[in-house]
Amino acid sequence: MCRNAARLVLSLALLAAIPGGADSGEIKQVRLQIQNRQLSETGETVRLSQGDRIELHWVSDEPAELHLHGYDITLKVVPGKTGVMALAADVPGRFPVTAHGLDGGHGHQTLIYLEIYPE
Ligand SMILES: [Cu+2]
Repeated sequence: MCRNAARLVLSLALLAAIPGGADSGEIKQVRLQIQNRQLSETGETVRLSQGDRIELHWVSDEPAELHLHGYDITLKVVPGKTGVMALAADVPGRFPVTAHGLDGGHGHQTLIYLEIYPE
């Protein structure tokens, strides 16, 4: 009984790890780099479909707090470390990710937009 349960859990874990179609649980990863207080590729818009799961992997050459508006997720980044912002894109819309404090003060600067399209 316990053995079967363990096998089922393992099978589910393997299924979740296999990338594929929209329903497979695949996580999209986007790498973003902040340099000299701006995104190294400017004007970036990340387009997603409702229900997608995504991870934004951030590196920055100075400390900042990143803020995904709407979803209200914040992430502190420090130089030399990759910071990960993970979300399930369940709510459609256009949401900015801003950087707080990149100017060493109270700046509030838009880095990218997430555009989440309804299914
Ligand atoms: Cu903000």
